[in-house]
Amino acid sequence: MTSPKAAVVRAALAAGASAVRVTDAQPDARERARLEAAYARGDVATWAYPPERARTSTDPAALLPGARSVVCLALAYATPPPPRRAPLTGRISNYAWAADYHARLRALAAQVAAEIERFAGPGSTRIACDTAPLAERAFAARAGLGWVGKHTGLIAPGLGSFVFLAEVLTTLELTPDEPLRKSCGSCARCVDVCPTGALRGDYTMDSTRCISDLTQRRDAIPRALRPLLGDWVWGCDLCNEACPPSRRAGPGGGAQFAAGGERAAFPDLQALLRVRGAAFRRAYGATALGWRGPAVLRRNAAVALGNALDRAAVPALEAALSEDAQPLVRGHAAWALGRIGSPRALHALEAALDRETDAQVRLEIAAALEPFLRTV
Ligand code: B12
Repeated sequence: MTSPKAAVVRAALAAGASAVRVTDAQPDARERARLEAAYARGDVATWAYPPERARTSTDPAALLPGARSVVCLALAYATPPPPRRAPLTGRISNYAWAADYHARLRALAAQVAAEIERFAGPGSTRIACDTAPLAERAFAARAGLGWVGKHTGLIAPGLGSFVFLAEVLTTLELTPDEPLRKSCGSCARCVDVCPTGALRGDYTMDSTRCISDLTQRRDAIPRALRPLLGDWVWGCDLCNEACPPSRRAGPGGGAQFAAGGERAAFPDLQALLRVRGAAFRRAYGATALGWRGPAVLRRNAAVALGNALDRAAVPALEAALSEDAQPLVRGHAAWALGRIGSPRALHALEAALDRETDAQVRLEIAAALEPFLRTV
């Protein structure tokens, strides 16, 4: 007779999982200590996690009372980028250029949960994927699905780190798998490639410097970090792309995660600087970047245009500075104009100073003009 574990593993693979492993649901004291230390350092300050999350996200019973096992699922998502032909375009990360992964992962986990419930009955499972307070990488590592790399991502043997994770917690006892005895050794390519120095090299990261985090935060991007964002307008793939096991694995994502054309991966920055309302929902509503709303994308487009250092972008930035309803966007458009620094850009900044009433935007304009005042 097939064991429940064998049936669950078979169901997961049949539903499309790239890999599946199981761990017990004991609280993870070591990971709790790691999270407490990370919170205390302010590593994830952007997300304002309550301190008790360190305990709850390392104790599966906090999500499912009576939990005894955690089924850890990985789904490969890397797909090759479409050709990039147009000038003044930004870059969207591979994880967000296709349809929202949460729906695909939750459907996969639901099939696994249904198989478990054949053995343990209704109410014996709970699905977690990204949004639930569960330390997903730590449980995946404990289950031997892979190891946590210096970029802090889970690296699965043969698949690399371009994998999404999901878990099915269950009250059913399933035979646990063993963790892998692997680490990154002396490799530090991810650490070296990160433009903002977010990765410390000791398997921890200051997320407040991570480009992915900077593109997702709701407020102003610290001025000193803006030039380091380059052309990224949502997420970042640099550390995963540099990771040797991910390079060896190649694109394993398949059609479900393929970019919907050049514009999905490399959006026109001047169009993005204007995106709002229905146009935003049409282009991004069904992707993993839809949840943050259009103003953050317009802000990111302004930063990427500033980094492109192309005078052709000045009229679009000038319009954003005078017309955008969001001070956040006007402020970053001012920064971009100062970075380009052409006579027309400076004129636009001076004109804006005469009419701008928002204190933060005025500060941005003043900071953008300052280097030019000094040299006069
Ligand atoms: C907040 C968050 C972010 C934040 C902060 C990320 C971070 N590294 O802390 C930001 C916005 C920056 C982010 C970015 C990305 N994210 Co994110 N994110 C999350 C989220 C919601 C919570 C993570 C969290 O609590 N972080 C706090 C830190 C302190 O904890 P941690 O990341 O779990 O890392 C600890 C463990 O790895 C632990 N650890 C476990 N075992 C071991 C073993 C050893 C030996 C050591 C030393 C450490 C260790 O130590 C770390 C430090 O304490 C998770 C989903 C979830 N519920 O877990 C997704 C998640 C981690 N993100 C994911 C993805 C895909 C990404 C991006 C690749 C997206 C992109 N392309 O832009 C980047 C990768 C950036 C990076 N290098 O980590 C995936 C990761 C898949 C994977 N293969 O690991 C997750 C799991 C979502 C999912 N369900 O698939 N993310």
